[in-house]
Amino acid sequence: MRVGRYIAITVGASALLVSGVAPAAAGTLPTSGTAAGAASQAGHDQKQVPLRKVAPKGFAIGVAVAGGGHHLDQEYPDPFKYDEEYRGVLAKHFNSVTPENHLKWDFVHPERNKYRFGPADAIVRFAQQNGQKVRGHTLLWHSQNPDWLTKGKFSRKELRNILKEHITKVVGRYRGKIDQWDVANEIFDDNGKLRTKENIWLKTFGPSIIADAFRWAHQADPKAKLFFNDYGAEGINKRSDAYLKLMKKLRKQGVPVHGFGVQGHLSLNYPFPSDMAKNLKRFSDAGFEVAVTEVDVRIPLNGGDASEGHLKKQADYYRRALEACLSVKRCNSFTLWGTTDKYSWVPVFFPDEGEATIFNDDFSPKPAYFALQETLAKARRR
Ligand code: 9MR
Repeated sequence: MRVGRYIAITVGASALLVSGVAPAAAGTLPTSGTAAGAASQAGHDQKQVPLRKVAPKGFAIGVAVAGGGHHLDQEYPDPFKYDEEYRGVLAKHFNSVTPENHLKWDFVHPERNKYRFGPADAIVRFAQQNGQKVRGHTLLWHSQNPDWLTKGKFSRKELRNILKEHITKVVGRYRGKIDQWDVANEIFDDNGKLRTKENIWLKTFGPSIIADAFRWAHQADPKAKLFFNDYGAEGINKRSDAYLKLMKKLRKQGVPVHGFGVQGHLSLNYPFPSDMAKNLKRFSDAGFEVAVTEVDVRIPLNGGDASEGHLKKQADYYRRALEACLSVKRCNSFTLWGTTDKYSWVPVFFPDEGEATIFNDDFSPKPAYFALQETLAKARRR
């Protein structure tokens, strides 16, 4: 288990984090001894303040709520249900949450006539209690679909009704409670081609089903902002080009399409997408909302631990991604895909990479945390 190498000076409500630093952390602290020394040695002599408190007014600083998906195969119990400290960190630092898996088809709709809303309901309740917005993820995707759907023998008409019913029921249940929906997720490949092979909906119906999905979602909650969302679309490339083109076309046809989410799964193995701000701006200039929806920054570990250099570079990637969003008029939310490394999806899917989030296993903040804090605070003062 990784524990903090950095202790921050904490104030007021942030005492929670101090108590989260396990005694073992002392052995890994910089040698100057005092907390203040450690913080300044790490280049962070400012106080640690909850991210949501330093964020510009109206800006959503969000996080995925762990549960479902890869978490089901891990040794730890459901973090959202059983880890009080984790829940405290969610409430303290973030003013927006996204259920990581609880609204995906295989989780929320496990059988043809059975929905499992309990866990998503609990997250929405938690969000309301803590003054947080909720992003809904996701309604039309090629992945995490239940077998009854993908292996079932349905006519086209039945399949279309299944999608309509699902969207109507799920979006309708959270009408007025979920602000933004990732209606369509990852529908284009690297070459900007529609995923007509893997995506059951695109395979069966072709692109027209996309407009249907947005219309049904809009009928179910006319106030919710409806998004496309994808990875590898941070910069200007064939994939992001394809989205911009499709979104303009749909809007012309009167389809309720409001925004574009770039996921932001970054890795130090690749250069930072330096045209991210430019890319977000072209969507914003076209009148669409923009969101950065799933940020994490993977570190190549190859079985070892991240070095100081890695952590610094990681902080820089987080900072630049947030700066890109903050520089764009209609980019109003920035969501992290995980709070702490111990619950992150990254090591499960990329065995040679990890430590991708902003908190160590003991919830002590990494340099990336301070990069976000500083960047938010600077934008608030502007
Ligand atoms: O973080 C999610 C993990 O728990 C699931 O096991 C995984 C299954 O595909 O999905 C992860 O979340 C993905 C998100 O829904 C869409 N963009 C990529 C994310 C990371 O794979």
